[in-house]
Amino acid sequence: MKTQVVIIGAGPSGLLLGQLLHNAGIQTLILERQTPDYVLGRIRAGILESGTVGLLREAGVAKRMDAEGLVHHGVEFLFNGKRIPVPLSELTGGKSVMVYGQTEVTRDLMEARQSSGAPAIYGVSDVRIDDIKSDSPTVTFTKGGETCRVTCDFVAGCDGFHGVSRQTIPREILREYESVWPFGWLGMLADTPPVNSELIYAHHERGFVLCSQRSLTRSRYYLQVPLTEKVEQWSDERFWQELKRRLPEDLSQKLVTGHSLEKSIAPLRSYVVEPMQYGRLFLVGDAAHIVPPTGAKGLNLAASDVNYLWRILCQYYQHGRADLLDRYSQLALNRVWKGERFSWFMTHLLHDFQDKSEFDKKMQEADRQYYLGSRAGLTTIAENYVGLPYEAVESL
Ligand code: FAS
Ligand code: PHB
Repeated sequence: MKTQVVIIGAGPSGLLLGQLLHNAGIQTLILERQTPDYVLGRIRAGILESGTVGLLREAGVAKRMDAEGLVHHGVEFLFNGKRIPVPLSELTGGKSVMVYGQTEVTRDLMEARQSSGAPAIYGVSDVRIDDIKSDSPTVTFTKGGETCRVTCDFVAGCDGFHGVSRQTIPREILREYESVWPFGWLGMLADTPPVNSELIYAHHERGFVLCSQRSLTRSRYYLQVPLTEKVEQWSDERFWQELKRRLPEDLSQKLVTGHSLEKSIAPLRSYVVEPMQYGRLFLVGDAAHIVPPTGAKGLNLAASDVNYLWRILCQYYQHGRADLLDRYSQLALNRVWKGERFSWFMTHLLHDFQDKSEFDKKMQEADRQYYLGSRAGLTTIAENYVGLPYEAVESL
């Protein structure tokens, strides 16, 4: 079997890259180890940056998002009982974010892939990538007991943090940067109307709270919990009680509770690997970087990488720009590190750190007072939250 680009992983990165390349007439094959239902069953991101929204529209998969997604022009912060509005659009010259779950983005991309007729093989195993330093790498995999071998021009490792792609690069080539956070997020999805029209990011002495949503009838809440907590210890009742304790009276009284559709605890990690390419293998999305979800950047940084790789491969195939191939890693990392910084900043600003010294707690409080009490501070939060601009590739 031969193709131009083998994409490993059918999460948002792999599917979006596949759609954009297919639309550009570039041959692709997507390999996914799970089933479509399993991929769709993972409840993850909910906020799309303006750049991601633009990319989905460019890929021709935004019809349902534009019909059902919620455009948000602002977000709220809450600390010391004070609610601080951040008027995103006013502070960023009209930019906004879209509330539309990653599950729905993935569903739209899966349907588009299916209608395009371009191949996506689910339920593969033993994926191996060889000859990535040559100009015709090979990918072998097992499907239905048969071993298959594909030669290609490029491999896009869109296979997430635990995938095979990053492991294929010799360890001595890689530089890893990591910070593990001393707490997790207990998340709940419920078919209850959101407690507030906009998202609320709240610091509370009992721990961070995020009030998010998927639609006008479906809410998503997160509570900071110690890493020792197990989701089995958290009944719906206990979750709602704790959420009410961390919200001010006016919000806790408005809160509509109900049965959880999903409940899980996610550990928080900041991670980046450099470089994000080696020979003809490119790392994309969670295969190369992880952020704590406080800045709503995980899915959006994956889309950012896809933006750069798609444009670079189009320039290569359509205009012979082989020189751009080596620019991918730095272009992607320039924006990844800014996303890592914002996610680190938001996590530091809003979470409760047991082991912080009293001085450091004062510094954290001063940060909240400054960033949430000045137009300059609110503006820096707003421009990072809606998404920093992509660097232009074509003009390089
Ligand atoms: P993904 O991990 O989504 O997809 C990788 C795909 O590759 C998977 O389908 C996997 O099955 C497949 N794969 C792996 N190894 C393979 C192999 N050897 N062969 C074939 N296929 C293979 N981001 C936010 O912005 N906001 C959030 O609130 C948020 N919450 C999150 C909660 C959790 C629990 C997790 C884990 C992540 C969360 N994220 C959040 C980040 C998340 O949304 C990722 O950024 C996003 O899924 C990245 O997409 P991909 O890079 O496609 O990786
Ligand atoms: C979500 O709705 O899942 C969500 C929203 C914003 C975040 C993190 C998660 O920062």
